[in-house]
Amino acid sequence: MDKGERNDKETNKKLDDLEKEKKDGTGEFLTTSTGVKVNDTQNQLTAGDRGPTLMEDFIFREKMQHFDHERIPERVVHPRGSGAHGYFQVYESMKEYTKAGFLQDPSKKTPVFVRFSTVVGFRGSTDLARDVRGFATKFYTEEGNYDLVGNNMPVFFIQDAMKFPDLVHAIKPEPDSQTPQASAAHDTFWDFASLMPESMHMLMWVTSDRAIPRSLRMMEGFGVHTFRFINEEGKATFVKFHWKPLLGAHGVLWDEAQKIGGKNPDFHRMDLWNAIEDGNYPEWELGVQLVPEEDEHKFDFDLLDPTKIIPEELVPVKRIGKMTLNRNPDNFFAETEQVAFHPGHVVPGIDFTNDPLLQGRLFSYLDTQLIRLGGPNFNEIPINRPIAPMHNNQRDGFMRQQINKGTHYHPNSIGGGCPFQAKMSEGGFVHHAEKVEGNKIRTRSKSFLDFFSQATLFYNSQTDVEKKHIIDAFGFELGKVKRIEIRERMVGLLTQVDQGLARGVAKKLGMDPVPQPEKPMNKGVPADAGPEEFEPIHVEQSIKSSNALSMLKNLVEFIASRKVALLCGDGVDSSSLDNIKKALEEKGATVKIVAPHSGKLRTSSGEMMIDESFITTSSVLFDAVFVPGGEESIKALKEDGEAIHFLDEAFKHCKAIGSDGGKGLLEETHFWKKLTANEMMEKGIVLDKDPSEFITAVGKHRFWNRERADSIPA
Ligand code: HDD
Repeated sequence: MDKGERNDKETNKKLDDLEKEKKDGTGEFLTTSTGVKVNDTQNQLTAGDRGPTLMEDFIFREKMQHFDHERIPERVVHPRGSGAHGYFQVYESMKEYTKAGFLQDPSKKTPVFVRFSTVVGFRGSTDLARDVRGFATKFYTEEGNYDLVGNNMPVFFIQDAMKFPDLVHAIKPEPDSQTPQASAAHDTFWDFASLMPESMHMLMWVTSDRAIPRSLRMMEGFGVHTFRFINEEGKATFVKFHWKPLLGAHGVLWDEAQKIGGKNPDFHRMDLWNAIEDGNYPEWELGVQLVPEEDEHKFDFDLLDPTKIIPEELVPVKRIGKMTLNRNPDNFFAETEQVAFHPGHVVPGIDFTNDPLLQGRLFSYLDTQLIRLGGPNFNEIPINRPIAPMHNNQRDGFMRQQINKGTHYHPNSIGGGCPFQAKMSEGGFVHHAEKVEGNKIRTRSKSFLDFFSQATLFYNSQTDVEKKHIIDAFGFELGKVKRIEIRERMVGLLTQVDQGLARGVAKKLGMDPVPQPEKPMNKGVPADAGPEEFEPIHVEQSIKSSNALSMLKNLVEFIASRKVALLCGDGVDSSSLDNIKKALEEKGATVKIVAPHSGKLRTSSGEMMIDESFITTSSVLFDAVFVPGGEESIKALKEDGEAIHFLDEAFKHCKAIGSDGGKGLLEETHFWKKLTANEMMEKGIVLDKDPSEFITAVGKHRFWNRERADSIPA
């Protein structure tokens, strides 16, 4: 597809299904909702030209009434999201493990719709909040819809769904002031977290750069819970799902994230949209960790505990297929807003486990759609309806769309017994016949009580740069907490993870000595349980460090779709500009001319349009910056504080900086004198070199070896 062309050509069975509902008024008359042509949609019907509106103005009333009811409740969690269509294809049949139809045939493309989201912020909040990202995929399979409703982190804050409302109340804005927006950095959340030590592993992920992704296209996804695959013979295998982005996982810096929030709150949404429009289709491989049922108890942790991962060193991730997102929605509300995911939307071959978080979710998602989408018929909304045949005896209710014929009960003789129940051999879903027995009790399995070992594993697995970012993040989050006792309790818990981490955070908070944990730490258990019974336990993990947990140890270098700013002033040297622009675009980068003013840029050989001015953009919206030469241009930029700030900020955020003839401008920056000529190249400053060298530098994402970047006042 040509760059910039709207991609309406990609299609699949689901998109064809949606096509039937599409309306386009091009070339048509305006009508009321009942099809009456309207001759004036600008003036009410009044008695005289300055008189009152007449009650009979049905055209006005209909228009206004519909407008007044345009909003539906936003999702109680994950309200802000962005969606896209695409398809999934398995690499080889997974028959040995599962009978799921969409995982059998490598030639079959299964349509998908994916919605990415932040959890805490409201529908209009910034994309770059420090938060978990939702990663929900609806597979429209020929055996019905399968929803994999995951996150970009493989664990969760709590072990039991009973605590979900408390968690969400605590993390959402304070109940009186409704502040802060889209942020956990306030007292109620850290009060809860400091009393909920099982959150500790998740808190490591949330304070890492995973919580501030560079792009939705550059995040991993996880099904979190252990699920089950079931094969034709009825044999079950435990499975953990992973999405591995082909571009790798990349984050931004926290300072950058906060600034992006102001400069372009739609940063992730636009990045996803533009990538798809430009033909840079985002791709993820679906990975599975498979554990035979016999091995259920072979680990240092419980497979049913959603605060634990299975380290990839213990069970490798087998990549079984690929998902490609290749088409943007036509209508945000109809598709992205109305899509309804539910972990209970499974197909034969995929089943649940007794993870108490998953079991609670199986109620909540169905229930929440009733209030959000207005009734039990939400599966008839076009984006939600399956492409598989759908017949049942459910009837009526708000906004019923189907006009059902025939009988509506089972068993019946009048309708010939239809619709028939399907035997397992005919594709009927039969639950895995797991043997269960036990007393009715409200308790937590003791196998869930190791809260810290995997938090330590995560921390140990990070590079020094990543560890520093985690300490900085705790410093920010707890620094925003007003109540000192909450800060102290939290730092006390951090000592259980790593002394260096706790010391680092304590230093940021001015705490000396480092607070120690309160006893008993496990505040989440019932008061009458007896603290000794529920004291957190430390289980020695067989894996001390896992490379898979670090983003930097798994860096994927690429340039296609990365955004590069070319800083230009009037009089810029056209050959210098064209040279770098052409080289970058040939490699698929998105290049923007950024100048002190909008409109036309005068170049040494003519003129060209400016993409962005210093007023409309900022360095935080780019991956790298390049300064083309030209005496007049460099002179003008040297006198412009915005140009110098642009470069200083790019340096501070460890981005590649290049120039061909623009050294004079670079000499004006704060970072120039901090680097020796020999250091330049290795620290990502590419001066007067072949464009390929700058391109290599951009592909590296960031130069974390700029240890003095913090000292730059940008
Ligand atoms: Fe949830 C939405 C992911 C725990 C209750 N959740 C929601 C979405 C995602 C997740 C991606 C947005 C779906 C969309 O784009 O429409 N949730 C998770 C993951 C969890 C998790 C990965 C832990 C492993 N959630 C969780 C629990 C409960 C809920 C424990 C309640 C018992 N989640 C909901 C919900 C939402 C939701 C209230 C709000 C909107 C919706 O469901 O459709 O039902």
